[in-house]
Amino acid sequence: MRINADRLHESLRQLAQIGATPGGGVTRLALSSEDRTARDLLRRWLEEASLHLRVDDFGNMTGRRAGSESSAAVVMASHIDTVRCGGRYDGAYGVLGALEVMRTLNDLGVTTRKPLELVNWTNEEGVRFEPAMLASGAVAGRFSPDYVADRTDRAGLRFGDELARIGYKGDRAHRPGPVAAYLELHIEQGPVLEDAGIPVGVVEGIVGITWSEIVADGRADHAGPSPMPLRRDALVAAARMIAGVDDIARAIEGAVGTVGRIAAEPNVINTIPGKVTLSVDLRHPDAATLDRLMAALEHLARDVTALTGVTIGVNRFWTSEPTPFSTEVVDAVQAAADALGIATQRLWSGAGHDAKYMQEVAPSAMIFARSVNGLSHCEQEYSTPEDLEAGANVLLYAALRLAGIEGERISHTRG
Ligand code: HGY
Ligand code: MN
Ligand code: MN
Repeated sequence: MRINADRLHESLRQLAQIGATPGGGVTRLALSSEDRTARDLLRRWLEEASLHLRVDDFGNMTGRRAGSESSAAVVMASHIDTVRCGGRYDGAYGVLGALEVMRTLNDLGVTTRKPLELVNWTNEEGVRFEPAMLASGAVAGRFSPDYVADRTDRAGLRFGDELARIGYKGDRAHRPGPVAAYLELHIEQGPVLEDAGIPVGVVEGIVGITWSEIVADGRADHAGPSPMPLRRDALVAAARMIAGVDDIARAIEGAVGTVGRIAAEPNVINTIPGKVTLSVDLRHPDAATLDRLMAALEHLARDVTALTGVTIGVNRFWTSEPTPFSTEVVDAVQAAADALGIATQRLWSGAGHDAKYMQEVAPSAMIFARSVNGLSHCEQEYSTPEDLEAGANVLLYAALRLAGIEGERISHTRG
């Protein structure tokens, strides 16, 4: 029993055309018109695979394949929203890998004991509507429906209004689950598997992530007559913060720190910037160390304020705690790969995933396919067809181990 690799690659190719960028990547921001078009395509594919589709109040799309038992489901999920100028595989691979598992079981006429559900999570990236993993976090009870609905993008548009605009505002009663176990197939997005020469990763957990918004509040003034000693240049202060974030992260083993988003006002050539807003993304596998990184950031803000006279405000608005996955599901992934004779390596994810919030409500784990050059969140994101196929076969076997096959004594899938 194996997935149909050509069909998986063709589905990935078709989905990547929606929001395609000139450089070979994809921009398909959550709740954008591109996201709607992709959702419509996915809806058609789910219906063609005879999966019962439901859409919940956050726009999460669930396709259900009945089992011989009417019990909690084995859920396979990821996301089809992307970052700006992102890759063709981040998220899409997990959703279409799950679809390929369903299609393969249909081809073979296999009925599982537990039902299977495929989920497309809304707004995993947290790029248009911060924070990330917003809709899976809401289903897990970490964000209220009002908090989610009121999140706004940089243009001030509300999540709730945009969800209605694209026609994917569903019903609370149609949320995924109940969940017996959760599996997420994803590209690694880092260099670990490639450095090890290993095609598939058995993911044991996700590092801690915390996002903050920094506001540098200075004084706009004319770029000409204003003497340097009298200036309160918000962009110069922000530059000190940006360099400081890099220093803070480099000083702690295993930490990463990124300033990815910045906006200067009024952002014109002959005015000293009065206000600058920037984002800070800090990550570490250990929660206490993540807090140490935050303490260092707040200390830096005080120093820069004292040095420049520009007030630096730090708002830590989201924290995703370090999340170990459940041994039971990690072992099912490992056993699946072993049954297939696929070489694996254990690792933790440096990227956030919806699996983080699903681990809070059900035993969960992830499967990684190797990333070429470790690149992701860029148009150069790439994984070989062979590695993508290997990961999807591990997903198939792990799902069957967790869901069981009707009529089989125990869910041992033969190689
Ligand atoms: O930010 C992340 O790690 C994920 O790509 N949303
Ligand atoms: Mn992703
Ligand atoms: Mn991503």
